[in-house]
Amino acid sequence: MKIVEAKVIVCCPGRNFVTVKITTEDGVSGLGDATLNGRELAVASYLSEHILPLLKGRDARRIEDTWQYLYKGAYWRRGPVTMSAIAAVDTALWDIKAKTANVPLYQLLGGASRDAVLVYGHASGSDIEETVKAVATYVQLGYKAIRAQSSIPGLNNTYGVGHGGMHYEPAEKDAPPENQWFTEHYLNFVPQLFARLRKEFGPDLQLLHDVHHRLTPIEAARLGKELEPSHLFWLEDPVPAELQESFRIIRQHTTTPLAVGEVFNSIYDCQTLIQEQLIDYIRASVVHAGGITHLRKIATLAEIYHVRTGSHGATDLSPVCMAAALHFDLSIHNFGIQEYMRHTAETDAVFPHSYTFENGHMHPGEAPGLGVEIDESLAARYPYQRAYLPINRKLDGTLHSW
Ligand code: EZ4
Ligand code: CO
Repeated sequence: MKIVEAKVIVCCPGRNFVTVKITTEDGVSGLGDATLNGRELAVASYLSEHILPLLKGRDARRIEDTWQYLYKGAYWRRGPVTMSAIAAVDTALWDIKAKTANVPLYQLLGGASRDAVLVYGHASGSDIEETVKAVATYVQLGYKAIRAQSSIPGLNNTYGVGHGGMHYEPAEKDAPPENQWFTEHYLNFVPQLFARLRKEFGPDLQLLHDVHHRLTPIEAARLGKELEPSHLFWLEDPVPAELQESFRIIRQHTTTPLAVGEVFNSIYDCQTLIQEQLIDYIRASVVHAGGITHLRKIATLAEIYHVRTGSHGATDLSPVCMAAALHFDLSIHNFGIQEYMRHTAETDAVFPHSYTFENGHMHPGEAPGLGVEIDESLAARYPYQRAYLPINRKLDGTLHSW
């Protein structure tokens, strides 16, 4: 089953998305997400200049071989640009294989291990009481798990706080926005926020929080310890994780479960974290960690060490990635939770899909393949717009992790 066409589609229905579309000689086509927030055209160019010309004439059925061909064949290994590009091709080939077999993708991945996939939504507010209200809105919508982020008193702008409504989009046009950071304010504030949320919502609601890489190991240890009475589902990205060993320090001090991995692109980024059982949830995603083929290997390694998955699912991952993630989540045994930020109506119109949300859970649907399409003529009406993620500075001007 030869590949006859492979192209990359860049569009901006509210935010930028990069999508690969591969078509075979018998007219079956598949989609893959290649979006890398703030660096979209690097991946688009990697695909159009270096990868897509290699695909024509290849057998679309040889998914593992194509993955190895693109990974080992580049000589230069890993990295978010390379791995997102490979991921998109890989996802599109899985889509084609499942469409050809006339089954939803999860059936090819072993079938359903559960009825539906637990997801968490993002609630945020400008202070504790606003955040309590935002969490209540999600509870009313049926969510069983909710991430809570709040502005920190005294700081101009804080990661994870939306501008009203349910859509949070951190990237901004033209130049990176600037946030402020002061660790002591943050460390004093967050335990108060979660004590209040627990008091309001009782013991059953699953509460999550994203530190977004802004602490040192010993600061993260303090936060994890102080959050223990609030029984978080997880504390995410407590420190930047280039240094995997830093999690040993956090782990020695707290029983608050830890999640990490949204910026990882390879199994080697989390090997120590998993094998030393330094984390509880691995957040690598289909789009940024080499597609279904590579993410399955990460999940299999994690399973042996009691680490469960909790894939990244922010709005900069397109509905194509969301669909792929849901098939993956439904099928693997060591699934934990799936992040779910709702896309805007504009985005959903460009990417019609079969996945659904009900009672705090999602299901990929029964359409053959991924169950997501792209409306190319609508996509063409939203041309690419350069946008950047924010940067973060301490009060003395030092550049800090955002
Ligand atoms: O900041 O995807 O858990 N979710 C997150 C996201 C990331 C964005 C960056 O592009 O941390 O909101
Ligand atoms: Co995060």
